Amino acid sequence: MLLQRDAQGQPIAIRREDYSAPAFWIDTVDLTFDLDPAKTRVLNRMQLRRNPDAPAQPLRLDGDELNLARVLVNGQGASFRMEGDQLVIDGLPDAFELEIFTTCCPIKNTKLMGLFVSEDTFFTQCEAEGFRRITYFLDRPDVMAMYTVTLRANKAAYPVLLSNGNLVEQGELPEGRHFAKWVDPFKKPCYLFALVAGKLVAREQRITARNGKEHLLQVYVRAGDLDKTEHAMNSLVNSVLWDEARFGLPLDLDRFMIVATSDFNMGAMENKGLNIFNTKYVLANQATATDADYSNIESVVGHEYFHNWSGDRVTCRDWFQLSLKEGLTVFRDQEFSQDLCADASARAVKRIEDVRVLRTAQFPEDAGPMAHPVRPDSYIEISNFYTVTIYEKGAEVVRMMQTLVGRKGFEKGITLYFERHDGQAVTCDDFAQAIADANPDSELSRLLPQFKRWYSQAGTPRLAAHGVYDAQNRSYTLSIVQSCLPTPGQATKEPFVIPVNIGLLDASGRELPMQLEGEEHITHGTRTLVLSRAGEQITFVGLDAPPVPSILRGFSAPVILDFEYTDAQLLTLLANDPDPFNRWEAGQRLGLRAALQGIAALATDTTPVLNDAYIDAMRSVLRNPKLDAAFKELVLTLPSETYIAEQLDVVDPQRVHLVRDAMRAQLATALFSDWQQVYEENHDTGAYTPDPTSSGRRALAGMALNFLCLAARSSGDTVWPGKTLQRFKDAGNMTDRFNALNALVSSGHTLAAQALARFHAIFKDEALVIDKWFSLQAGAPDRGGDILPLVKQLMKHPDFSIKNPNRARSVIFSYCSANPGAFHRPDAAGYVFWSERVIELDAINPQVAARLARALDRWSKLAEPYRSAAREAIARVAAKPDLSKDTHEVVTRALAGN
Ligand code: B3K
Ligand code: ZN
Repeated sequence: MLLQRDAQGQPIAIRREDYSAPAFWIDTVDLTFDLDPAKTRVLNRMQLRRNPDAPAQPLRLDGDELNLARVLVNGQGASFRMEGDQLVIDGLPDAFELEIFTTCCPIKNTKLMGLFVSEDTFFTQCEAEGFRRITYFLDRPDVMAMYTVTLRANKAAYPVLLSNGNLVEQGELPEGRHFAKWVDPFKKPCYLFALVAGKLVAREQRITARNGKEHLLQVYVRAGDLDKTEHAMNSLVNSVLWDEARFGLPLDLDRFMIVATSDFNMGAMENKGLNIFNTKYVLANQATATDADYSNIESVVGHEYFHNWSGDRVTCRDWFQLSLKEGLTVFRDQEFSQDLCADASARAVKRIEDVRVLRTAQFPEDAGPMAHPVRPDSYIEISNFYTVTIYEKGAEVVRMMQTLVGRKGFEKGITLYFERHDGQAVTCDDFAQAIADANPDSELSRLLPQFKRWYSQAGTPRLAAHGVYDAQNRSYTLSIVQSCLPTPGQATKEPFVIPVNIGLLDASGRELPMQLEGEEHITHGTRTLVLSRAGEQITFVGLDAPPVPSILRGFSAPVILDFEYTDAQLLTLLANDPDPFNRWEAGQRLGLRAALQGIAALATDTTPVLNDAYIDAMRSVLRNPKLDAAFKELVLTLPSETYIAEQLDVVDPQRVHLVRDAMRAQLATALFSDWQQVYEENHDTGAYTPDPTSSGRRALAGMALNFLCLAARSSGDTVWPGKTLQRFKDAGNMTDRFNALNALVSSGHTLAAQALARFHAIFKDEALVIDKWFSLQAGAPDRGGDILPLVKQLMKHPDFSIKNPNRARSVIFSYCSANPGAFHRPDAAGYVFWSERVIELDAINPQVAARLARALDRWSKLAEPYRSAAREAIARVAAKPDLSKDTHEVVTRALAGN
């Protein structure tokens, strides 16, 4: 695609402030496809009318890599011109029919945007700007039209022909061809258009909604995969029921389809009535998928289904508003997964997992060169803004609104939002306004303009909290100062509205009643303090002794909390906090503190990193019969290398890796007999079900095996590695089998080689399992620099293909983005490998390349020699001529970062 460039030859940034309504509206679109992998013909007949509210302008239609054959206006040949990739027509009447005939070449479409072929099946991906690769169009989300789609193709090769909405007609055509005609009853932006054509089979289920209406649900896959669709279907049924029960949002279509493809740039896509999914988020049976896969499938199926309202019925006015649908829909899928949990502990586990993602991926983004507000102000390539900030931080912003108006108030707000805006393309402001208007007496309503700084200001706010006990007045004053570092393009920040959930414990860990100075009433349990000034003081009265504050319970705001907890206070919270999130958080703080001390200590220091109090506390957690296995597994998981690195001003990745490894080795040996017992108690989870309780037990048993093999490494014990190999061979499900394999591989045991070979032999025909096989090896702990040569070897394996995004991710991303100890090599070979792969991928699939380019976002924090070497590698990529604008934007921002 031709880049739009400025006078200096740089790609032009699109700015939010430049938004203007389209000069024309498109009311109806009638598309006819003659599907052929080498040359697909697309006939596009549209009814357009001039937008009376916009200044008179020519019609400018977007296109990309299309062959244009014909343009007719009201049936007559029309004069048009090309300006870059745009087709421009002047002198049009106020209302007219436009017919455009183009061809494209799906088989050569390695970008996987627009119409492409995967395993002999046609698929489309149009969000954000892929529809212009199918036909000339006003490719922007605020142009919403009614679609009729006719698909024609060879019947033997493409027996199933699908598009959005309802199938209204189908039949035979000459020469072994057939057709299907689909009508979508809802108007939609073109990014929600989809078609699928190929040899597919479907699992079907009919469900009856609350209003008695029947719907057909279908999950389409390749013939051999039908036995892996039950969980996706169950997740879809649960999603339909949940959205109706929790938010009163019903399924609005007679038929709702999910189709899986193994070649996909992302997880899944919410096309109206025809969701297209990466196979990774559809296919599961107990032999091939882990508990984590099951849980991801539930979330992603839910997420795409929930878009049917939050995204499809009400969509974004422009792509700067992306979080309007993504933040809200992530929030909705998180709530869905929590609501499916049977108990409070499982809900807390889900919350902790979500926060872990936020803190290990979004916080670094918000502190790095790609930092952007939840509603960005500019972009070069919108694909680069499908980020953890838009998604996960966006979800936290929605969650804070719920915290400020309460659960019921939030449901009222959602109802008002859909009443007001059904069928419209709107903004983040419209959303926040609806939630506030439905709750006029709330803190959100009172503080709305300030609250909306969460949309406009990038960066993670920091809360510096400090507590002082006044024995004479029996009071405790908490001073909290908020701050936020500058981010690219935003030198100063105004104070945020921050809901802080808080509780107080006494020294023995009992929850204390709470009374704020000036208040008459005493409250029990958690309460929400709403901070809105740069500095605030909150005084609690009626306290006989200094309390232990439990601040930011449930992670009530996406902020960094600094509080000078003593070890003793953290141990109290870890042992007693009734808020499970903060209980876990106390353990993380202790672990982090130990890691930072270990990193700061001299290299020659042989003092163990973890002290006895920490080990004893972990032992108590493991032995505590009242805690669930899933929760124990989270507490015993040390903060990740990425998270530890974020706390440092200058990062020596090898040192971080070494210290964390030492901590793990210490946990392995010091708790050896406990790990044995934990394994014995948890390894048998009976007949496989992916529910939170049994998956938690499998996770804890897997962790125990890991530590037991690690301990064996230093002691020379052969019993546990032997048992682990046996477990690997006998396992009745993929979770247990993979955990055993992982224990052997990550402890570097000699038995790992035979287990890996056996694993490959068993699963050679299961692409998603082979992805795991690749990923495990590329992500394994480095021993003397052995992982990079292995990664290069893996890329020569006959099963490797860089063109398949899942496979590329399983090898290249697992190494560059998820294996810091192996990637950050003092000889810079990891960075050289990275730059070569970014360049190689960029020519095939810019979206995947630009994602990989993000692996060095935090280069400027690195210690030497890593820092200079990383910068050089980024500069090498940036200097490459003809870079896609996706990769160009990422690397130029990275270089500008310092
Ligand atoms: N909306 C899609 C993401 C599209 C990504 C385009 N580069 C999936 C989702 O968030 O549900
Ligand atoms: Zn989404």
